[in-house]
Amino acid sequence: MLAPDPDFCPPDARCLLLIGPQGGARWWDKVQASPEWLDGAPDPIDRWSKRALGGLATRFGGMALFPSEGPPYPPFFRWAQDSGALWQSPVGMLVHARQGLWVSFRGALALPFTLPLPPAERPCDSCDTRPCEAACPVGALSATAYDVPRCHAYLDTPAGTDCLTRGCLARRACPISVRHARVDSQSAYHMSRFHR
Ligand code: B12
Ligand code: SF4
Ligand code: SF4
Repeated sequence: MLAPDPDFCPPDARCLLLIGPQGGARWWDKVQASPEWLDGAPDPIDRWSKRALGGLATRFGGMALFPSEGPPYPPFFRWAQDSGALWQSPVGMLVHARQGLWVSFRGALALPFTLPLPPAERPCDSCDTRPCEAACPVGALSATAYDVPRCHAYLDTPAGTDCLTRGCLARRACPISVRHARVDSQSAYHMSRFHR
């Protein structure tokens, strides 16, 4: 949760709540049983998100915002860092205090009230071995840049099947991520959208 961004939120907004899936199979099973998944039309997860978060926004008198609506994209990366519960990791991606590098967002709710949320601690500060840094086999990730062509080139090789079917090795290597692991089929679906 963070202060509302006046460039994106209505004037009566009091907070911006970032919303993403939990680890485990529960959310993924729910999405796969949804009408958006079963109708076979494109972008089922974005359409599910719009229905689910749009419904919550209406119920609580707020407004829903979505990460894939762009370009220009709403600055979820900056919002995440401003929330105090996420930070940029040594491999560039966002790391969440409890979800690790698996964290991602289905959307955000601009709400006309605030919510009490506990403070979070940056997990990297107490992570002595930093396994995320050595996990990518081709060194595509760093704190300053993501070498997307290098990542795609590796995914085109037979060795890349592991990332394609189970998700990015760096995201999996984080000990916080491990506690919040996703089912492989969820990671495989997202990787298939990224690496078509
Ligand atoms: C464009 C985009 C990408 C692009 C460009 C990334 C780049 N560095 O060039 C591509 C398509 C490559 C990409 C890939 C992925 N992305 Co992306 N991406 C976005 C998006 C839609 C917009 C970012 C943007 O351009 N903002 C505008 C610029 C000006 O702001 P910025 O803060 O400087 O943006 C930078 C960061 O967002 C960063 N970034 C974006 N994605 C990623 C992924 C990685 C691995 C890294 C290191 C950095 C990075 O690159 C941007 C440009 O420098 C955001 C959603 C959003 N609305 O913010 C998601 C987002 C940042 N991505 C996300 C995710 C989950 C991914 C994937 C893991 C998805 C997947 N397939 O599973 C992959 C990475 C593949 C892997 N190794 O596993 C998550 C964040 C996850 C995290 N823990 O950090 C976001 C927030 C989307 C979401 N719905 O949650 N992404
Ligand atoms: S492996 Fe350690 S340093 Fe890397 S993101 Fe996870 S907690 Fe942070
Ligand atoms: S998906 Fe695989 S190749 Fe791409 S950045 Fe992650 S570990 Fe590296």
